Amino acid sequence: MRTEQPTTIHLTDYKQPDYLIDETHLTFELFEDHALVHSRLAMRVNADGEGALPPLVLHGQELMLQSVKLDDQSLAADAYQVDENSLTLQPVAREFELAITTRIEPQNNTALEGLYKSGGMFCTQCEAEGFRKITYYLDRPDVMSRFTTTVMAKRDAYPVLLSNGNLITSGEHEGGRHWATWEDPFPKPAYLFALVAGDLYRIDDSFTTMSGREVELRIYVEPENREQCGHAMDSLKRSMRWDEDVYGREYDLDIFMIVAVNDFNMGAMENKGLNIFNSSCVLAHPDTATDAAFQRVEAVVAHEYFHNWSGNRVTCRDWFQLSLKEGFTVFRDAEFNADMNSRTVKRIEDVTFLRANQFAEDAGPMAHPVRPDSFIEISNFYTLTIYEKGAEVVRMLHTLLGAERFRKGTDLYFDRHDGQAVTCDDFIAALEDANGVDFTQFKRWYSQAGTPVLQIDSRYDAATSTFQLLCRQSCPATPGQPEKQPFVIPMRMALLDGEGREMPLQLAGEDQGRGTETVLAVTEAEQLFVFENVTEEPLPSLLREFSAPVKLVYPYSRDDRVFLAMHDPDGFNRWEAAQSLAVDVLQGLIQIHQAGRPLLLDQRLLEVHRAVLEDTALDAAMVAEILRLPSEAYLIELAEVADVDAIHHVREWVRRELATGLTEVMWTRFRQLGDDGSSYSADAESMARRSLRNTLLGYLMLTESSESLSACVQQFVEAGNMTDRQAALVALVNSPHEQQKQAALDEFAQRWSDYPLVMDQWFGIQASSPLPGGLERVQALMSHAAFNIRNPNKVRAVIGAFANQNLANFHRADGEGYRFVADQIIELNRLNPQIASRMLTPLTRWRKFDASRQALMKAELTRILACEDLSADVYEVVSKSLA
Ligand code: 0A1
Ligand code: ZN
Repeated sequence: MRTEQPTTIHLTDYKQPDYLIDETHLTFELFEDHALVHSRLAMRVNADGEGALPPLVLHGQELMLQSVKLDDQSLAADAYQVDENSLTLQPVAREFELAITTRIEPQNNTALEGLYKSGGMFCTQCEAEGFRKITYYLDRPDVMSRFTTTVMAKRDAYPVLLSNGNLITSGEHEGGRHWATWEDPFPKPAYLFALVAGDLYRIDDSFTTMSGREVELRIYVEPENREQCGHAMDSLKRSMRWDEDVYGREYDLDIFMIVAVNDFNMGAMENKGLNIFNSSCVLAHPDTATDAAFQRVEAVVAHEYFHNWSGNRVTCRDWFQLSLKEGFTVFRDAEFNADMNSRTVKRIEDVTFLRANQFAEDAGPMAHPVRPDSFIEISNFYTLTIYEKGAEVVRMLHTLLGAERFRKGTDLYFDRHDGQAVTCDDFIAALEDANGVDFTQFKRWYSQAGTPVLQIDSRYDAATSTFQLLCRQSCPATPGQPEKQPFVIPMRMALLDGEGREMPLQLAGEDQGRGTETVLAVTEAEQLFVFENVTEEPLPSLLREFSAPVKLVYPYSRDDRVFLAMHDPDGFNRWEAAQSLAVDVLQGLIQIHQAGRPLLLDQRLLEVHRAVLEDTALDAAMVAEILRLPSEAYLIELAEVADVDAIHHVREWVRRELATGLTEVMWTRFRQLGDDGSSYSADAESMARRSLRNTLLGYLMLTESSESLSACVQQFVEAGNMTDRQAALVALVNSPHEQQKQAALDEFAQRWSDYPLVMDQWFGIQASSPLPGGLERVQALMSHAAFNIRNPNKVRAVIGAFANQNLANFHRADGEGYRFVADQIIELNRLNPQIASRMLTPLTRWRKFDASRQALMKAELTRILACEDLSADVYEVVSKSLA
């Protein structure tokens, strides 16, 4: 148990910094068993006039202070105070230079925050509050400073020495050491600082910006990965062009660098001019990476690049504003992806993810607004709400304004706030001022947590040819927020006639018609929209493109859903109709199963799938999305009390029924799609084809025919790319064919043992296999030579996959799955608190399950809470989830 309670930080306590740092000069002396960090800070008080000077309180953690000098005078030990989190001293002049030397031990830094070693290289991760583990500093985003950084190390082990900005000078020291000095002309907060020292291979390219400037592009990787950088480089160049075309944003330094590291807590980090990436988000080669990995690389490269403007040039005033940069940047990378690939498919993927995961967060004990009011540990707030819901909020602004006016708003935002640290209110104010609109009510999306429910009912009156939509909105209570005010909900919609054609929209009280598709702004708790001149009873197509992150409730019959799935001219809503039909069918069957009655499949679901499969004009990726049934996680989220066993059983049963009922058409389509042979392309169309073909392979394997087994084995053996090979391995691992399964797993492990990212896939596939005995399999994986609990990618591939994707095994009735995960969290709490805290999420969802599972999950949380030396990260999540 922690002896002292960690402090809660509140947005309402925000105060401007007492001091500012105009210049930051850093010198790093890197050695094998320690590093010395010398800082020289040009500082001044942040107030006019002659008043008494406040004490200077610098942040610092886990530092060994070696010396402090104020204006070149060494301070005696009684001239300053040091505690666990700070260094305090009393300046005597309004402007002064502070020089500090600290000693740190990067080689023992397992939390991967601050300066640490990953394999043979030194690297940093400073967001959000890692810089204070490097030196004493004003480690807050509203203190922006110009950095000059010198890195010194042994030349043979660390030939490459990097930091932010431009290389100014470099040279040799005696004894085989060398140094390099980098200067970043743009003032930045400490969280954007970066340093790398290692033996790295460099891939070079260049980009000519819209104004004709030449920018050097470099990707640094370990030499054995040199062949795997082409996709990241192409993605970078596409991102740079897109940001110029769509937002008018040009890159601002002469050089842009990406470094890949194997040990990284998150996906990547947007440090100014020197992005540091988890190698899983840079490396991609058809032999070793799946299409999903290719997509991820493109998305993360774009995301980090876009931060150069939405995050770096304009940054956050304080960490409560995190979504200012993250929500906006996720929206930007999603739009980039939509422009590069299929817009509809991208939207389907994002909505699927949001509903299964962010909705669960919004309904759980850690629910918080897009702009939180308080936190204990900011690392816990890099959440789906800040990122994904934050992006939905920006998307709604884009929808309400339209593309052109949104761009006017962002131009004003970047122009007005360039070089500043600002708030979500400043972002909204720029959109308002550029367009003369008032978003006061809209801003509730930033302050109110929870997923709103939008309940819509309709009435058609043939006598007056009117169609009424009655919209009611509500939002469930969330921690600290019992009551909610109505949101502004943009609801994109159309009315369809009996042939599925869009009908003209004329709202009562308006002179102008609204074409055949419109966005209604639902702003009241209850609001009526009346359409006139509606010549026949329409079927509404509602919330198109998922125009707001809400739960839509409309009394569609199954026949309505079938009709929409076949005829809605809007691709997204076709998928949505098929998906909601599947949800309805599954939920019905779950009840029947719970009542102990025999299951019978509603043939309408099968017929929709058949029709979609036979429609060769439909984008193959769309077909794959429709065939993929709603996930177990989503069905759990939708349930009042989730019966995991029933959900798993029924979903698998429906998959089998579909496979049996559609075997022939599935084979036909499977064969038509053909394989890639030895040619591979990462374009959208080829990916779509592989996606559908592999989805079909998964279904066909459920028929347990010798034909499907041999097709699967053949694909595993002959595949010319990792996407197809991995899909075959997944199907084998989840099949009852023990011999083929084991042979494939062994062969795969042997062949790829030198490729950590491929081994992550191997771990992940097994850890998420729902077949009985999952816990024992996962325990065995933990003792495999390639597993390492200090590597976050391995933890995610084994423990994360088990707890998040293997619901049947994680939730086994005796609670052993919970106990296993809790044991790992206790171990990780010592090593890497951020990762420990992430692994907690599935246990915090205990309220969703039956009484017996609730008790078992709570017992594990209580056991964790009782541990000594609990990190603030784990303490916050455990204590809030038990409250
Ligand atoms: N800003 C990065 C995410 C990031 C956040 C925290 C980190 O360490 C605790 C690392 C990266 C992004 O949005 O990509
Ligand atoms: Zn980001």
